[in-house]
Amino acid sequence: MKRAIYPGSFDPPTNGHLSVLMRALPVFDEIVVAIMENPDKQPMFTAEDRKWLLEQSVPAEVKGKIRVRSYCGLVADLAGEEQAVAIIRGLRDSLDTDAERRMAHMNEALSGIPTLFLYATPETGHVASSLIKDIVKHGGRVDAFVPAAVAARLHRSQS
Ligand code: COD
Repeated sequence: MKRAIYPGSFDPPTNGHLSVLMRALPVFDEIVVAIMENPDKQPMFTAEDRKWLLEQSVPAEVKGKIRVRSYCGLVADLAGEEQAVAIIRGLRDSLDTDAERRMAHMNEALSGIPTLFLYATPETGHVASSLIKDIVKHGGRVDAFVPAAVAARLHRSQS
């Protein structure tokens, strides 16, 4: 079984996250989307909510190849626990590249498991969870940038 993990905050999940997940899917038998819990950060959504939102956002025809879970700890430990052959990450710009390169090298040094990078598509390269939260906070609409279930949840929180 060729399994990969796709770790992130997913607070909230966006079309950018989904684009990376869907394009990586043909390469693996299973992808575990891992909602990483950081006790030092105050997320907008609980890990349980983020899991639900991700599960609602994945197209029905590929649900069998995707498992969503939460994890508190190191990505390298999770990758080992899941017996993953790769860690998937997305790249938008040079800011991502510099930080991701360091993280990928450290994760590989810790676990022996390499990171596979996919560039953002032109359609989603500008989408970031932090920008989505900002837009929502100021009363804007985000339907174009997040899956329908996420947009519904965010717009409900505005009323
Ligand atoms: N297009 C393409 N890719 C995207 C887009 C987009 N529009 N938006 C986000 N992505 C990619 C990100 O680049 C990332 O690869 C992934 O999707 C998830 O993004 P986020 O923002 O939800 O998640 P991050 O980057 O905040 O996740 C960081 C972790 C939680 C993975 C990190 O903090 C972590 O690993 N924590 C655990 C401790 C650990 O193991 N540290 C590493 C030691 S080296």
